[in-house]
Amino acid sequence: MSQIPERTQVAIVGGGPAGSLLAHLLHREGIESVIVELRTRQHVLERVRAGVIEHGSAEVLRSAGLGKRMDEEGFMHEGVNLAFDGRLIRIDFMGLVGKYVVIYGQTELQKDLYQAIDAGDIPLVDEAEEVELHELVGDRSTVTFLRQGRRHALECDFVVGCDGAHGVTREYIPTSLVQSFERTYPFVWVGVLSPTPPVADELIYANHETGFALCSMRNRQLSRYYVQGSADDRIEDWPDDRFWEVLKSRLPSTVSERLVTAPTIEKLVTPLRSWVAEPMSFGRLFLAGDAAHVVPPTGAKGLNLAISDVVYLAEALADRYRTGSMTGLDGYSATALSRVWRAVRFSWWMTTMMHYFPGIAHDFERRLQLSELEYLAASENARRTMAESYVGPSL
Ligand code: RFL
Ligand code: PHB
Repeated sequence: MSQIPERTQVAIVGGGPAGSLLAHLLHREGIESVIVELRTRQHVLERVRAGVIEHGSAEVLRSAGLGKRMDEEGFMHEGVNLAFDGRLIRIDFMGLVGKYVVIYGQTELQKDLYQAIDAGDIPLVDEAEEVELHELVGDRSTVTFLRQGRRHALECDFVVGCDGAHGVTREYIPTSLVQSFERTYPFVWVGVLSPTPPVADELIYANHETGFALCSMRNRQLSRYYVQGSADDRIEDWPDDRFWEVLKSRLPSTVSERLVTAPTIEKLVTPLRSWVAEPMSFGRLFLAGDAAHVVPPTGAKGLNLAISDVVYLAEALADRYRTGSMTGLDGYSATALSRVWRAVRFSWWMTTMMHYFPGIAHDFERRLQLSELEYLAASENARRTMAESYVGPSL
């Protein structure tokens, strides 16, 4: 970035999916913004994360002019499968609720977002360290940061914190005003990317007495698999041989016998937690995405919540600049949180139904899990309820 701006309308801290999409949506409304990001573009693109785009998120991306590659290269999935007890249940989204999800990697979406940012000449300041926020209550705010040894000040009307689960912006809401809600889960996910064809055409979420497993994909030659590991596991504890053996043991044999394995090309260990901070705003600061809430990946909701937050926020900011009214911005936190809690509940429910919980009255819990899965197998109403939450509410 040649010239770092000193003034903008909206300063966005963090250029992941939430920050980049917000900048693009604001640009389409004629609102200026500057993104201040800690990492390089390369680093952001190398983070392999989400893969499932909800029906409503896909429509938002299309209407924002970001759907072309997603529609060409992504996969429309009209259902997912739950495996338990050697059986498979299909949740037929299309038949039950007339909607689908799109399998399209977060890294691919991030590439599309960078392209849109560049096409719109939206300033993205990367490698910005020591971000600090000033004067959040008053007429104007300032974001300061250090880049290549020089301190910069960016004056703005509003600051949006899109700096993810380990960001700094949320710390600027006085602790006396914040309430946090948290549930940590006593296990991790070990995830790999494998340069092999996916084992099935649709995702398979597997409940097994030894733990959870998930078969997902990125494209016809690239699969994404996860297995549940112990809370203190590290990557070194999961050499490829162990990973494949555990994955196979947790899938129905009709599936595992089709599994093609190869040396993995990426491996990560990720803890699972549900966490929400309320409210999502203070003065001229608004939080969006993982900066304000984290859900376990079981429900595939994190990226979709980042998208819904910034859609609500872009509308509220557009209204403020168009009419001068603060009504939309004043209501942002409550509007976003209502959707966030629906996703928190669904992700908690799927996590609880599908994982092995070490230590706690497991025989009892296990019977409840099996009963819940039997109910889904037997009842179209139960499947419709799950389908409705998985594909997500309209935006
Ligand atoms: P991000 O993507 O973490 O981006 C935050 C950005 O802020 C930058 N940053 C800072 N910048 C300036 N100053 C600072 N002090 C900063 N601190 C941090 C960071 O470098 C980064 O670029 O948050 P955002 O934009 O809110 O997006 C959220 C999503 O990334 C996240 O919710 C999803 O990836 C969650 N997730 C999934 N979500 C889904 O909807 N569907 C899925 O299938 C799905 N699968 C997953 C997932 C997350 C996973 N992991 C690893 C946590 C699977 C996994 C394994
Ligand atoms: C993924 O493809 O990475 C993925 C899919 C579904 C999830 C979580 C992750 O629930």
